Amino acid sequence: MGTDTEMGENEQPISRRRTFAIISHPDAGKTTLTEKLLLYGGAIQTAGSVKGKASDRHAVSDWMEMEKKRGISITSSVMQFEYEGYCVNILDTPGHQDFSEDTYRTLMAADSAVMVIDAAKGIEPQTRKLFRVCAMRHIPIFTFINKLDHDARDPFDLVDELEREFGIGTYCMNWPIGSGVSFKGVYDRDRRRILTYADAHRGRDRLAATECELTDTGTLDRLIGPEERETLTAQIELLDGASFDFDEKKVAEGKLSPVFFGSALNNFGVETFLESFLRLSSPPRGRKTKDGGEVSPDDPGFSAFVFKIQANMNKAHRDRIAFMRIVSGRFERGRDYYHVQGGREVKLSRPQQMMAQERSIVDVAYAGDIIGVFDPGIYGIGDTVCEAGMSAEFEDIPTFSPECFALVEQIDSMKRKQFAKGITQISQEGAIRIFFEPESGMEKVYVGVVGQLQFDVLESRMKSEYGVEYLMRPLDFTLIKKVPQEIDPSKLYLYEVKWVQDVKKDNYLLFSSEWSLRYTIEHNEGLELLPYGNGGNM
Ligand SMILES: Nc1nc2c(ncn2[C@@H]2O[C@H](COP(=O)(O)OP(=O)(O)OP(=O)(O)O)[C@@H](O)[C@H]2O)c(=O)[nH]1
Ligand SMILES: [Mg+2]
Repeated sequence: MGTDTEMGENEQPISRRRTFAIISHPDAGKTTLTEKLLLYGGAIQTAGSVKGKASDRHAVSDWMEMEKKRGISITSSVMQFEYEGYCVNILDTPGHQDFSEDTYRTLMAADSAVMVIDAAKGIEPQTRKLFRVCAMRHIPIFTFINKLDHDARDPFDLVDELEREFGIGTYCMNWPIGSGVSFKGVYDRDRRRILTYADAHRGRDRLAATECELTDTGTLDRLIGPEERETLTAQIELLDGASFDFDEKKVAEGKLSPVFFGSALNNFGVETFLESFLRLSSPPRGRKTKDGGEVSPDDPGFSAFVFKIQANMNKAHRDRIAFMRIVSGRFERGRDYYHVQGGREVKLSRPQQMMAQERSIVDVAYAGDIIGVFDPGIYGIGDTVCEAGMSAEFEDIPTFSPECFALVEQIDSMKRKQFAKGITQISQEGAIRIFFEPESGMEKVYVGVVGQLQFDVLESRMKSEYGVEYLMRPLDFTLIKKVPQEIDPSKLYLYEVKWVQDVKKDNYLLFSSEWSLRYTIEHNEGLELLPYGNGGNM
């Protein structure tokens, strides 16, 4: 396999592609792992220490001002690199639940998932939720148990927890030898070799593993010491006897998760992980359409769907990018395509591939790839773009219903335009939802978010990206419902309920509690309210 340009048309550009998302509870090490993978791919030269205060280097995938300051990921990033003939698209996602809508959308663009587990903590709440989304889509799930350089829980315990809680099988590709200060390395079960931790380093050179049968006590004693050797041989014996057989089909169906132990920060076990992952994970999959059909990656016509919109990724450009996952065919720069929701032909201008906020223009791209295109404000999340005449319309991406609300008022009338632009753009990204007093302007905006932290992000982005400050008053509403079109809300009996409209002038009601919702329904005979968004809330 080689790069697309080296390859003839009849070689397989699609089957060599791997598109996956890295998911987990906050802080398990997703961004750190992403960076080490990029190092191996040669896509970056040095990894920024994610939370290193001493240096001002930051992880390439955490580019937003607030991400750098707080050392957390707020928005997902997409990066592409070549590795041993594979073309790899990585999606690093935020772990914090307040940003989970972004993570869910990004998962829709991935064909497999890498679940990172902190070895001291095991499965955490957010990992649990994200696992469910993967399980629903039946995508392969690979597990990277991270931070073995710190004291870890018993590996049997960790694996048992995965099987019990997630109802899947696991297959340990390697096995840790100790943890924390006594971490000696890992034993590679398939290739029967030992990778010693003492040789770990932070560069991108390869670690040399030592081929070693478990019966070779001399070599083992030299590598890890007699005590560890005894533990390891006993544990591997137990593992061989008790664990599932390796079965590629089950991996592809998401029923068996290959498990790897390592330390992303110390670049330990990352390379072997990458190699096995690329070999075992699936090439691009098809995607279901609204009419119940499915577009396959091998369909010759180009089709893609928008899963993310992001403004101001690069201060030098100050523009908005719509990220598309290509589902089928081949994208060619300069050709006209059809935007289904907009109902017209579009030029996908300045198509680019991303390296966090670094961009390079792409001339061709294939199913599995993610491209960013300049968005003049026409795309929505979930939209389909395809070859004219193909008439595919992909399934919606689920929207979340906002649960926290605040009233935001501009304070500087000189900056009215920037305020409106900022609030509108950020809402078009789907990071916030905006509503207004019925039949009024943009001076007062009701902002709804899924989690409180999104208010902080809004404030920080409005300031750094649009130069605007505002007054914000939290409101104690927690529920939103849509009013059916045929009902005039001014005729309803509303007690401590707020009536607002969105940009399309659709009517919504905000409630402080389930009780208030029930009260309203009881006091307005025959009133049936609709769920927020496309009802795909999870
Ligand atoms: N000791 C140790 N620390 C690690 C390891 N991997 C990551 N870390 C640290 O764990 C912290 C969190 O790492 P991140 O990579 O930002 O975690 P994340 O999963 O991307 O977090 P969110 O994006 O905020 O959900 C950082 O301080 C890392 O340096 C590891 O293998 N060992
Ligand atoms: Mg992160």
